[in-house]
Amino acid sequence: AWLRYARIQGAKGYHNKLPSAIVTLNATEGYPVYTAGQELSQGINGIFGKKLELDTADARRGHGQRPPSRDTTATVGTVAAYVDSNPSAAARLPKLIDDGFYLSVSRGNVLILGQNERGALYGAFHYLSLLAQGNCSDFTVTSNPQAPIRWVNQWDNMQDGGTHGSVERGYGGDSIFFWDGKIRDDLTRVGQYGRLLASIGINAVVVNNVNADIKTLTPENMDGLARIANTLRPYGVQIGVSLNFAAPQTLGGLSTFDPLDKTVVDWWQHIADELYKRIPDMAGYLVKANSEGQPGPMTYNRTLADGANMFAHTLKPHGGIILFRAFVYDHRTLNQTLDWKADRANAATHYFDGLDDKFDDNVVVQIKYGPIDFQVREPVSPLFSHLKRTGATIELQITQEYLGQQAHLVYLAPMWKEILDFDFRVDGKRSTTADILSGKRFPRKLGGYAGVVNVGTNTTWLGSHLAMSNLYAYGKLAWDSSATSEGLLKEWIKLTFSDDKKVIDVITKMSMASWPAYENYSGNLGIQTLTDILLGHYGPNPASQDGNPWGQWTRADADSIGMDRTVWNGTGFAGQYPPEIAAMYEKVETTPDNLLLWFHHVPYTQRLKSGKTVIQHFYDAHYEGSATAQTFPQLWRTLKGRIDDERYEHVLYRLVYQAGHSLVWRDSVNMFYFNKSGIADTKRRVGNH
Ligand code: GCW
Repeated sequence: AWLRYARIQGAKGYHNKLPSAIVTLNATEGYPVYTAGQELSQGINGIFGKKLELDTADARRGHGQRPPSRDTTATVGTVAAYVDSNPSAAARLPKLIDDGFYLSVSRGNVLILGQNERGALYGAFHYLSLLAQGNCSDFTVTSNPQAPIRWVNQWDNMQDGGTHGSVERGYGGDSIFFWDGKIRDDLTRVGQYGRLLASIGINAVVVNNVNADIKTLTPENMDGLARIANTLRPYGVQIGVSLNFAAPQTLGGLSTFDPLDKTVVDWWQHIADELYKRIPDMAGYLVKANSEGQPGPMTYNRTLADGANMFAHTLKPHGGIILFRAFVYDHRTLNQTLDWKADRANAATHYFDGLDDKFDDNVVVQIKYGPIDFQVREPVSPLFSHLKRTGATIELQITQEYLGQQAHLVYLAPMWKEILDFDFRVDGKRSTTADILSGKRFPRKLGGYAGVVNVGTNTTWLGSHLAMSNLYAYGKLAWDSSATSEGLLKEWIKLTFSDDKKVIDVITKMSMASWPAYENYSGNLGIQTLTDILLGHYGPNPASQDGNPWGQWTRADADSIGMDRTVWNGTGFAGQYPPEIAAMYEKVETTPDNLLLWFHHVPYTQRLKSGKTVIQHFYDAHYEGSATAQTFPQLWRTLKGRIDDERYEHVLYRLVYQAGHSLVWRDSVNMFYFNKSGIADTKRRVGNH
């Protein structure tokens, strides 16, 4: 991935700008400061071919007391360890928060200090990232994360029918954590994943699927989870565990899993105690309840808050937190396409409304970015604007479930940026999603980011080299959402491939064009991705978008299309936003074209702001999007010889496939709506002429 530490051009010329030795302060093997020392040594050797002496001196010798043979030093440790040996430095150091770091480079003398050990490691990775991009200049930087929760979720199954540890919606091979219902013996790959995650500021990983297997909690598997935690601890990555709400009954043999029943509470307390006995620094839990057939508190007529608080209570003595998912809906009650008011999009806000002051302070509500499900374009979930007292995390998807499953290049940072920059105008004041998550808009201690990543055993991690830009950008945006998507992309290209200008230009061009292209050749104007909703969420199938039990509908008929989500005549969803935004989405005239069919049911002949009709926009967009995808293989071919053959061929294969598949998308979607509406394409490309 991006941690190759590949030798840069003219490496020798940089040697006098680099430190000659590394000093770690209070380093203990198995913890991040120790790792930082190893990483600096490995990185500088890789990038420049300079072998540094690594001194794991304790803090008392400290910075500035170098043996005479060394002229310059890279010192890395926590602020506390540094100040311990240099009390006078305390006043000079900037204010850091948890996980934050201070980094100063001055003529080869480097000081890397973290507020905690993890922060020190982040500082080391930051320094190495600059070096790997050929930047050895003097500078000082103080960096604090915008939010404390920067997690990834893996949807890994412990067992999948037979012996596998598969990954739900994973396209990069089997689970790196599980095999045959147990934790793998060899966790080498887990350590490497931890290293990748730490290098982009991620501080926890939930290792098992939210559709949780009760076997996760057997004593043997809890021992295994502890081995995973031990493997990730050197990188400052904590683990979290997904729970199955019914486990007290199905695993524990109790007669109930009612969250207010004392035997149930005691059972969960015992589980928490057993987990923390083995993993004292466990991050906490992730829970999917009362959704898609999963059990939950509503089974017993209890509220979602009753359910979340039960776990919160058992975690409290151990300092853990619970991420409780807002993805709550009952697909069994949604088989009602004919009911004009039925709308799955309403579910999350509907279920959580009125609970804002009911959650314990270690509960965080985890909300998917859109009200439906990781579509190519959705309005931002209104629930973010309803939780003023309860912390929230946004759930983003790095794995491209609806977005081409890594067989299509779709760089997602531009989409995430739009979501994070969206202004809800709560109480008439600027209230961006990012400011809500960070606790800047409403004062809250906890909040942040959760990304569904789903790496697997494939050597590319995600199944495609180019898809890794999404993981890189996710971590960086979780740390600082003001970073630009193009800037992050360029950084990633330099670290992953090369600083050859041509390579940077080509990959940037393709990647930045990729989300708009995918939106154009899949589902545009806010109609959803138009993928096959029943079979794996891959490839075009507009016909599957109505009459399905999943509540992902388009209500397309011979004359008109779109979900009427207005208050005056539709499902009322628009009314879940604060007044200014609700008013904007309520009317066709003020709804942006790219969400028109999300909020309104209109004739195919409806004029857009662009002047085109809806149906002509469909035809044109599908031609434009697939035409863009046709350029990708051509562009990539110009890089032959500038990228190693293995990665060149791997990527080319996928881009050629994408170019072809985009035509399949174009023609299926266009023909489908042509057949439905009978309206000719003014450019005479669609249908028989
Ligand atoms: O997007 C849907 C997926 C399911 C997933 C579910 C969820 C883990 O298709 O595979 O289940 O959402 O997020 O819970």
